[in-house]
Amino acid sequence: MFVDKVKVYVKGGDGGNGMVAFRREKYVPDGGPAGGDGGRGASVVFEVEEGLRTLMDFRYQRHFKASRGDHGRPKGMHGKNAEDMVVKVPPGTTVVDAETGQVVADLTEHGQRAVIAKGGRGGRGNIRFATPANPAPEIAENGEPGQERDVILELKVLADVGLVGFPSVGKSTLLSVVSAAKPKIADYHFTTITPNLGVVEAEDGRSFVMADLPGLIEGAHEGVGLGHQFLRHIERTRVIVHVIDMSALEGRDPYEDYLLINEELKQYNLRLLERPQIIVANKMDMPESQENLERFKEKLEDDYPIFPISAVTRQGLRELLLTVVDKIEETPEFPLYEETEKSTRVVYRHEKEEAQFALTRDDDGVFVISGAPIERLFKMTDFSHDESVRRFARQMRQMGIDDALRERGAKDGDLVRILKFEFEFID
Ligand SMILES: Nc1nc2c(ncn2[C@@H]2O[C@H](COP(=O)(O)OP(=O)(O)OP(=O)(O)O)[C@@H](O)[C@H]2O)c(=O)[nH]1
Ligand SMILES: [Mg+2]
Repeated sequence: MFVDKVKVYVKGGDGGNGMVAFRREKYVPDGGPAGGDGGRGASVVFEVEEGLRTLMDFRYQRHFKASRGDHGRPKGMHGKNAEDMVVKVPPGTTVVDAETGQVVADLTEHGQRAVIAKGGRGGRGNIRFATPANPAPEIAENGEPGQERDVILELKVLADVGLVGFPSVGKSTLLSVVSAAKPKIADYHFTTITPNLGVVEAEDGRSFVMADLPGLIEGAHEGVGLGHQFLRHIERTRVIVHVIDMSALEGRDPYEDYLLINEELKQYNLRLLERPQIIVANKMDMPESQENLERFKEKLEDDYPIFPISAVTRQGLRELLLTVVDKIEETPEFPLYEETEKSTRVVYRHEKEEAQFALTRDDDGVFVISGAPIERLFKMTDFSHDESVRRFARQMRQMGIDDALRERGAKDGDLVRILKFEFEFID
């Protein structure tokens, strides 16, 4: 089993800020509060798209920031909610919080969705703070910050394509030039002893998983060479890429090789030959190859496409890969045996109870208040209005911050820091 894995950063949009505004009506001396609420920030939502088979797309885009809600407006008008950002993932993607290691979502079915970073709610406008005692408050909230975190996407992949052929025909070399896989390559037989998998991207961005299998020889289906156990791997692939050494340097006849390998596949499992096959004529950079290819084509009776390439000089790869992806897409999966168990997985969600704040003291003597809840409250405070600031002071007192400061020995005038901001402690 091969695991495609990538780490991405997600951030939900911040909520829009609430507004401080007042009604202005002719002949009404003191208009009431009229500042509207901010709109909701967009969430980052992952959605399963069954056409995707790898996490390749995430190698290019690793940051997903959803947009913020609009700010509240006068006349009690709400800011607009932002539209969620939908990111497509392949079926089977597991999303894990990078910091806590917790599974955030297990995305399996087409169309299934999960919120990965929640957008912030809109800040309340001053209408919402009016009370009989304070009918015209100059208080508004800023929008709630959107959730942000690093998540790890994991996808267990099976090969879509298997490379088969005699030893030393260049299977591993081919995989190494079309993917990031680093299989061992050498000019002796059976260099590859276990399958290597790599994620391959065609020129148009579609991607798939390719398996490089150990070389097959006559009698492979009976367990000669390394055959048997690896033929098993081909059973799962949708498309077979049959690699042939056209240089015939080893004194073998390319067409005989071709027939022999297909016979081995058939002996092992008849149904393997029902699978689409693509013939790769490799080592076209060698002197005899062109002539051998012509002869091969004359003899070939099967209706399989042939792609002359050189894995070493990387010629002919583009067309080959595009055809391979097309074939994968038009070929259904081959269920050779009934799938008995569908693994069910329980997702345990566990949001740990967070302390409201932490109080520490910096080297420079400044008291530092940290922790998500207090920082969130801080960000949601509109410091441009004195009344909002006083409300924040009140909230800090209610959270027990003033007491904690006093306990730590804070005196009138000492500096206190939250995030990057400093203010004086007033007792
Ligand atoms: N000239 C030339 N040599 C190649 C080409 N592709 C592979 N080779 C060489 O052929 C030899 C075998 O390559 P591998 O990629 O290890 O072959 P393999 O099919 O994986 O072999 P096994 O793992 O033993 O089954 C190496 O020396 C490669 O450098 C090619 O396009 N042109
Ligand atoms: Mg190899």
